[in-house]
Amino acid sequence: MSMAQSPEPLDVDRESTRTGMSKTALKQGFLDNLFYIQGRFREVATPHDLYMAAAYTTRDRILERWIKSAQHYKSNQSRTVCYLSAEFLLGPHLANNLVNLGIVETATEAAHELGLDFDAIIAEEEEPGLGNGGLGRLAACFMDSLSTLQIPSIGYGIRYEFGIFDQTIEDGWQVEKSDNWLRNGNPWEIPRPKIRFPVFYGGYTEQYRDHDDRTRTRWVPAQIIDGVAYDTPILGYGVGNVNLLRLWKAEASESFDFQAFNVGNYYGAVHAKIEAETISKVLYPNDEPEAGKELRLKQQFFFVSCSIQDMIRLQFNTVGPLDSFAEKFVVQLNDTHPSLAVAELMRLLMDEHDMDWDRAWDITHRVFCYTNHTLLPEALETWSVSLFERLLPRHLEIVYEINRHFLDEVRIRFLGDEERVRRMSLIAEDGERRVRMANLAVVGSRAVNGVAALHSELVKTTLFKDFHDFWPDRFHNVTNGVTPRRFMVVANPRLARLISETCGSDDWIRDLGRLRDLEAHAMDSGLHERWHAVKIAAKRDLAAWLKHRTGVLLDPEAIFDVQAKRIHEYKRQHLNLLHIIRCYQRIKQSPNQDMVPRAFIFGGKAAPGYFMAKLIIKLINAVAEVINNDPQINGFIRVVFMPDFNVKNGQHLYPAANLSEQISLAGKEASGTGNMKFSMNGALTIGTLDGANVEIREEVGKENFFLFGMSADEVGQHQREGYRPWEYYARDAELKSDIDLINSGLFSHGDTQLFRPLTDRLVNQDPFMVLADYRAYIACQDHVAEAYRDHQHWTRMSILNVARMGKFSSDRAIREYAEHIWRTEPHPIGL
Ligand code: GPQ
Repeated sequence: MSMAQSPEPLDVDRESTRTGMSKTALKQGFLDNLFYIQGRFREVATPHDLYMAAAYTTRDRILERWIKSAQHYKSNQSRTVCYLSAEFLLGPHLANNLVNLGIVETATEAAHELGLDFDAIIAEEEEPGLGNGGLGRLAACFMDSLSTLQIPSIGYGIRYEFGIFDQTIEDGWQVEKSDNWLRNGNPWEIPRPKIRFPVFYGGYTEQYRDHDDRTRTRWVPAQIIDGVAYDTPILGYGVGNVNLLRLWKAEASESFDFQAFNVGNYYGAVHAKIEAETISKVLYPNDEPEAGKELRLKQQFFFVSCSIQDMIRLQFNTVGPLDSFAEKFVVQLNDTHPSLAVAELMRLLMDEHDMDWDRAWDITHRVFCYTNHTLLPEALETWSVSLFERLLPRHLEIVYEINRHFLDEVRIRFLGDEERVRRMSLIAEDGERRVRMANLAVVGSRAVNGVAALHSELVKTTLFKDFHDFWPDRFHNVTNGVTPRRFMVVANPRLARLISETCGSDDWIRDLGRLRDLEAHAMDSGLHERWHAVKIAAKRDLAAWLKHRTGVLLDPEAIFDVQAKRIHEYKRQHLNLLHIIRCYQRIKQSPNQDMVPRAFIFGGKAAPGYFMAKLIIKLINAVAEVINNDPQINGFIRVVFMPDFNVKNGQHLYPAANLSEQISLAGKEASGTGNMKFSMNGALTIGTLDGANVEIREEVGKENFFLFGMSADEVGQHQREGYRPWEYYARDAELKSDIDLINSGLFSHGDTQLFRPLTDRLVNQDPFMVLADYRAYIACQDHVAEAYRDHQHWTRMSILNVARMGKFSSDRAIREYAEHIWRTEPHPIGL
């Protein structure tokens, strides 16, 4: 690459090379950053240098707004939402920040004039994979919406040195590669070495008498580790507001650990440093089931303690005394992972800030709100009392004391109902005694919410029934949403442009309900043609991308049938596979039938220790290999597994999908958010009545949604009556032959045992009732194929899906939190 044209005279002043939005200012800013930050000039710059320069040029413009926001929030003592989350799955920053700054076009032109390939620069960014899946991505969407809605907020989490592993596929199996995302530097974060808090672990507690002769408790820890703040600015769309994502990195605390070692024990001192730093070293890669690992509990306490200490510092810096802490701050607990915060705030208020129990509890229980994200029993966190006590002896005392107060209230309300008391206790007493983090979160919060209407109902009637009986007003629903900035404007610029042209404005980007304006054009054949062209273009792009990475060539005319999400038995990727095998067998039986071509596309990571999920990935790839290479199939159906599904790669997938697979067993998927991302890009959904699918179907209209399978009630009933999967297997000849084909060795070079664990589990246990829903799923897929033949009609349904997705913006979700749960107001920062 070389300089294309000679640049126009760069006569902007210093100020505007940092903050100016003109093409000239961007060019000069870029060249300045390339030289003064990267130490490169144009001729020798690597693609990474160019990316870094572009990132800094963008960041400069964000920082200016950030300062204004921070000053305004401080002088107005603004009420602040603190979103505590062990995961933030942000995705690449650059393109998103350019959209939110409103300078995509200018920046593209500026790059072009400098002779640069802007798409290549954007593709150069490695995403911060600081989350597993839906829960972490939701936190990232919420940060975008909080800023866009101008609500003062801080996201608090962990700056993992290694995020979610990179997935490669070798011989059809998932292979995990460590995600060294910080290797080349992170231009978006600003280290704050002076914002540092000590975090205690282990040791013991003791009582002492203070200067007023009151008995107090003090925690004498065995280990102290420092948490250091790293800040990433989060800019809202088209506003001056920039909020803060503050992630904590663990470091050895010199004041303590080095003293503990003898002078001269240099190795020991270095060892302590290394051990300290392991706390923020790596993200646990389990999506839902919990590992029960000591390091995980240490991580949770680490970021919770730093965050609460930071909030107390901010309280003193802005408002003053702690009495108004619950007016200044509201803390949202993203699942139970940060629920130690309840005990930590109590400890800090009592042990460090002299409050008595009642005053401390009055503040604490008004600060916290808790979001539940799953009903799966294996995903509900508990920690053994012995581990808890060893690591957090003071917190165990506080948990016991909270429990004592709480259970006394329960006893007074439900006289003599000790069974209920046992169920509601913060401590599980059956078998090894364990701390129930979900119960702690409910008791410590003033509001509890589920993430979709059905899920929130089930939270009230099953998981937290006793708590709902006790505190009916504490329970809420806030249906999830996703940000249209990233998942429409950034991911699918062609569609975004077409929508804006059709609606006559781009107001829908900040007010997604405006997509309804598309409905008036849903019958317009001119729009149909353009809509179809946009989809085909995205399919071509994806096909090229997949060809390059997997060698599999897809036909852009085929139905792009996509299932992209973490691999889980409850999400039933294997149900999808059974349909693929059915299609395969049909073609083999009557090769000349008139079938609608389909491309089956999968993406998703399996937890490294989840054997069955990894076997499902292997089976997908094994089926793909046979089908894609069978000359008789001749490309009519193709199967491909997209390696390393993450936010960045997902952005290639959503625009290209025709059909979105949302096929979890009803009652198991709390919400789902991929379902929303696909639908707002014009895919139709094939799905069960699970999670947010229920509401998506309500919004888009049942005639524009492919529904199949049992409802959550029917699932419950079927289970109570006794579910016998082997009867389905014996009774349904096609189902039997699909499963038998897996066992035949066809997909495993003759090995009849390889997939046995999977097929045996389906036939003998089938905890997620794949076999019970098989027949309905196949029939529904046949409807899909028939519907796709009528291109006009399909396109119309696609337009209506997009037109009616307004509800599923994370802006709507955040508005509901702000109004019903947080009681916060916007604080607009002008541009
Ligand atoms: N979810 Cl508990 C996760 O991604 N990880 C978790 O540990 C738990 C839940 C998901 C959940 O499965 C989806 O249905 C939701 O849409 C998502 O959280 C966000 O609420």
